[in-house]
Order: sequence, then structure tokens, then C-alpha cells
Amino acid sequence: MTDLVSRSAPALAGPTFGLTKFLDPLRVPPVIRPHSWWHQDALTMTAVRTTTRLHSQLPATTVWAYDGHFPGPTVEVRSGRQLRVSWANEIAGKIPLVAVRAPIASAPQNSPGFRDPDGSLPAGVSLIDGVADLPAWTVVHLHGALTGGGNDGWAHNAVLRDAAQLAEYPNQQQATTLWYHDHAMAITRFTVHAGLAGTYLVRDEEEASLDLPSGAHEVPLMITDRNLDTDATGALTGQLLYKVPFVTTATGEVLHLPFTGPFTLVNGVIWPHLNVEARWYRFRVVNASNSRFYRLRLVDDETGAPLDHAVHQIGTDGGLLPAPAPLPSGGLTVAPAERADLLIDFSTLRGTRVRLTNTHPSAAPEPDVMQFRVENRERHDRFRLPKRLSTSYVRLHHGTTVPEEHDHVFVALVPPGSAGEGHPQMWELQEITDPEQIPTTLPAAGIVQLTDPATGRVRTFERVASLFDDTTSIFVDHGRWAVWNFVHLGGPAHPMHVHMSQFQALTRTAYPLDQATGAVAGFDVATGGTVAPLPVPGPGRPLDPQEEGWKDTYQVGAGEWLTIAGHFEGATGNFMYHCHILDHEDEGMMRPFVVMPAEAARFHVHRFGGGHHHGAT
Ligand SMILES: [Cu+2]
Repeated sequence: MTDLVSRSAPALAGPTFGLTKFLDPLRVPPVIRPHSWWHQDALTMTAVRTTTRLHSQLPATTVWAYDGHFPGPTVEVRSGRQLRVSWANEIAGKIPLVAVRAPIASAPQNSPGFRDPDGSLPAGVSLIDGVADLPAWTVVHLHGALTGGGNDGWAHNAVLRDAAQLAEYPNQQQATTLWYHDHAMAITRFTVHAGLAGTYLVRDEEEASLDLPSGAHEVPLMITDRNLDTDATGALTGQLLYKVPFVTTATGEVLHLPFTGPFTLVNGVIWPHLNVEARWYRFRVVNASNSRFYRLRLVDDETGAPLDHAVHQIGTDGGLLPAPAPLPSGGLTVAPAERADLLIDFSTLRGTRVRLTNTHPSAAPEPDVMQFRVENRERHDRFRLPKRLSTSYVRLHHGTTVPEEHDHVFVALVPPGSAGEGHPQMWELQEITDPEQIPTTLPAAGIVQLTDPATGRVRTFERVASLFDDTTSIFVDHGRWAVWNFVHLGGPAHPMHVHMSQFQALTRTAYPLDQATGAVAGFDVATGGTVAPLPVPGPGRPLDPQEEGWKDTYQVGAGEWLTIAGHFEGATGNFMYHCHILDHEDEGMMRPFVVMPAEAARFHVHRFGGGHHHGAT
């Protein structure tokens, strides 16, 4: 830490590194409303290289941006109206990122720049090989959209410059906040970081009937964090700096940790402010950061006193909640890719300044996100917070609203170091149904034994896949329900995202953690298997009302077993599911699954899942 401090110019001192907080007004991306005329059901969105000012005290920053905006334009569509988008890639040159790794002990994520004053690299710091050579190879995923695999942004189907990806979005889903972003195989942590993300809103009648704040009183808030390079004098240059800590494992493997940065941006502006009227507003919050979790809380600017009474959550990733929910005590945790539809009543805060801050334990040195300046004038606002929101919402329960006939998918999230692998991993599990096939010596690599909470029966699972290109093992018949079980055996919390459907959380239980290893007690990290069958898990953190809404991305913490249910209806094809910490996704925590008609699946020759089995498992 000492040499970090000494090489920082005095102007960069303090948690804001010389930038004035709340100096710049919030930018609101332009809005594209393709359905505002009856014939306009297609649009072209062009990704380009451009420059933008992240803060008025900074030089311009080069970014990759949809239609030249970071974040991209907000696309607003009507539910049930199909939209075809031509995603054109006209990005010139290589990726505008300087990518650097630095020893974890120097806490590189908490400071800008990476060179010593004389221009040399401090011990252990180096450029990350190959990032500077990355061409624009891009593919767009509309996150949370129900569309076919051919439109979904399959990671390998990225296109190079002067090509376009054609995608069709049926928008056969309820009003909600979606977002579009790049999904190129293995490099999403860089392409999204360079600026490829935007908000996409679906509107419907149910939402319209609520008369929610709209127009200038409805504002998207896309939250990201970034780091910036410095010049020889130590001044910030505006150059995006992807600087990550690394650790060296016992086996000499160098592991990069996910990116976090000291600068928090809302809609592409570092620590902005927004002048608001003393009335109700609606904010469409999207966490588009690589890996940072925000625990958002509104506080008084002067005293820091929480203003929880003024904030209500009305929607989640996939739609409106059945009723407004107060924020959880301490703040609302929004993980990467999660969305929160918030209403804030500024009428009780007339003439004050308030700020949105990040109370998460992992917050940046400067935890503030943005400031609201509430005018000192009374407004006539007819809006009243409704008691009921989505009347079409039905709570899902195993065996009732989720039909008895459904598939189960088991995915283990295993701690770093498991079975000799440095990174945290995602293991796809299949049950060993033939007792003869169960290994007699345990623990064994990839063998996980669980006690089924419903039956008390011990079930033995084996790892059948972990990397993206391992054999596909999840096949869901079109129209069928599937329950996904995420069993987190230790390590960092992962925001798990499953494409194609919207889900509801059914249960969250938890295993005790071994204090020494941080892994679930009974999971042997070195071997990568359970020593003995894990017992029935205990009660986990109760699901709060926000988590009972329709969602596509779920926080799964160490020791937790989360079950979510979704209906795989309305689209078919190859889809992906993955951790939405972009760095984890790129480093192996992403897998494919297939949805196809049952009538076709019975003819399909494959190794795992339904249909015609091939080979022994
Ligand atoms: Cu992860």
C-alpha cells in the first residue's frame, strides 16, 4: 500500500481521486420507440468506436457504443409486437482498453493507473497478454428476452466488423426492464466493459393501467464501475483501465480476480446528479457492471440518515411485483445483470439533497453512486402508490402452480481450488441411478452426494460437464417446466442467469460452511467431492418479496441451495446459462442447454437428458 500512496499525485488523493462528486448532470440515453408507428417493426442499431466524456474534469474516453451512445439508446417496445433488429458491427480498430494485472496485496482495484512515476511497472504488475489485440467481434444478447436460440446471441456466433447479426424479438412477455449487451465468447468481460450495453423496456396494458410516473419522471439508471489510467504526471487520462488483482496458487497458476473499479458511473457519467421535482419518480435500475454488487440505499446528503420510507420496489428482472415492496433493511442488493424497478417519492424530501449510496461491504473507496437535488417547490402529483401492481402475477409452488411433471437440472457451484482447478467452477450434475456405478471410495473428483430434502433419500451425482464445450447434457422439451437447482459448495457469490425464460425462486436452503476452508462442511475441496452425503440443508435466508418476483438472474451465496422454476415455452434452440460476473462467465462458468420439441427430441441421438440416449452414463 505504501508505494501506491507515494506514487499517487496529491491531486489524486482521497476516495474520488481528484474528481468532484455530483458535478455533472445525469445523462439520459436517447429513446427509440419502434412501435410508435404501426409499420415500424424493424430497426438497425450500429455499434461504433467513439469518444465520450465520463466526467467533465476528465479528457475524453474512447468506448465501443451502440449508435454512438454509452449506454446505448433505450429501446422501448410494446408487449406482443415483434421487433427485428439488425445489430450492425461497424467498430473500427482494436478494443479501447488497457488491461493490467497487479498483485492482490496492492489492492489494485482501489486506485487508478498502474505505472510508477518514472513510467516503469511496479513489481508484479504486467499487461494482460492479448487484450490489446482484440478486434471488434460482437454478438448481442437481449437479456431476459423470450426469443429463439437463433436470435439469442449465442456466444460463438459473434460477427466481425462490417457484418450484422439479425435478431427477432417477439416481445411476448409482460412489461419489464430488459437490457441488451455483448456476449462474445470468452471476451464478454472486455466487450461489455468497452461500452456495449443498453436498456430495453417492454410496455403493456397492465403497466399502463397503473399510471406510473412516466416521461421525464421515468429514468433508466444503468450502473457500472470503471477504472482509469494515469499519465506521467499522475493525472487521470480518461483511458479505460481494466486492472484486476491476481493471486498465484500453490501450483503456480496465476488467477485473475474479477474486475471492480474505483469510479461508479450512472448512464456513463461518474457520480452524476439529477435535479428532480418534489414528486414521484420511477427509476429503471440495471447493474451492468462486470462483477460489482451494489447494496443501494437512499440517504440524506448531509447527515447520511437513511431515507428508506421514500423508496419502493415495484418490479424485478422479469416484470412487475404483485405489490410494492419496501427495500430490505440495509439496502437493496443488486448483483450484475439484475434489474430493479424503483419508485421514489421526493415530495417528502422537498428542498433537500439526497444520494444513492452503495452500502455493500465490498463497496469502492467512494461508495456513493449519485445525488438527487430535490427542488424546493410543491408539486401537484396525482400519483398514489397502488396497493396492488401486477394482478396477473401467480406465485409458483412445486407441484401446484409448477406442474407435477417437470424436469430437474442440478448445477454445483464449486469453490476455487476444487479438484486442482484454480477458478470457481460450475459443474453440471447427473444422478447416478445404478448403485453399481457409485464409486466405493469417497471423496472422489466430481462426485457429490446430497440428501433429498423431500424424501430423505441420498442421491449421488456425478459431474458430467464443466466447461462450455463439454458435452451438452441439459435437454428440455419445448413447453415443459424445469426446476433448476443451484447448489453452491463454497466460494464467492454468483449471480446465476438462465437464458430464454423468466423464473420464480421456489426455495432457498443452506448448508453450514467449514470455517477453515470456506466450503460447505463435508465437501473436500482438494479432491472435489463430498466426503459423505451432505445432510438435509437447513433453512436459508428467507426469500424477500423482491425475490419472489419474475426473475432471470439470481444471487446464490456460499452454502446456499436455490431452486428456481421456469417454463420453457415459446422458443426453441441452443441457449446458455452462466454466472453473470462477466469475468467468471468468460473463465468457464457458462454452459449450453437445448430446448426442442418433444416430437423431434425422441429422434435425437445424444448422450444425456431426454430423448434417445446414446452411450452409458
Ligand atoms: Cu460467478
